Amino acid sequence: MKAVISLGANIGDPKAQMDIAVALLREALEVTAVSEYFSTKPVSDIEQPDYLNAICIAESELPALDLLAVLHGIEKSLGRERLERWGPRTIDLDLIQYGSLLSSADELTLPHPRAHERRFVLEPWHSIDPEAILLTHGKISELLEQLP
Ligand code: A4P
Ligand code: MG
Repeated sequence: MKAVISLGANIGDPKAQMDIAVALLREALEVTAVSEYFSTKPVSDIEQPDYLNAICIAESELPALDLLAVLHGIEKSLGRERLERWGPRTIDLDLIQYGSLLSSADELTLPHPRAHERRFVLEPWHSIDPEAILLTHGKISELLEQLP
């Protein structure tokens, strides 16, 4: 199944951390595309540095929760600490969409519930898969056009 994974980092050495995260993703999954790293303004009420964001597309047959565990493992090996929601982070890996799975569980919501309104997700995704469709909201090219 096709997994769409978002990467974000804004403290430490974001580029180095993104590089390591991509390398670890390549070890765990069959990565088929990685976007450029986009510099983005934080979407948060908390004052924090700008982010680097990217999207990785991979093939995997792992059960969804096992794939999420892989992402959490990579976050952990890069020293991610969960201090506050939407706070700064050394690396954040979110599963944006996985095949055609739909889930509303708190532990893993699929597709990611805020992907449709986030330029920092849609823009890198669009750059490597312009025809992509977000299952819950439609063509990402149209979603991007509608964003302010
Ligand atoms: N979880 C549920 N669904 C998912 C999913 N599809 N993918 C659960 C990943 N995790 C999912 O995540 C909190 C819990 O969400 C996890 O335990 C997991 O089981 P987290 O990564 O610990 O916390 P977080 O990232 O602070 O929260 P969240 O809700 O993922 O935040 P967002 O919505 O991802 O926002 N601005 C810019 N420019 N760039 C960014 O990358 N990121 C955020 C984080 C805010 N502002 C940003 C950026
Ligand atoms: Mg997250």
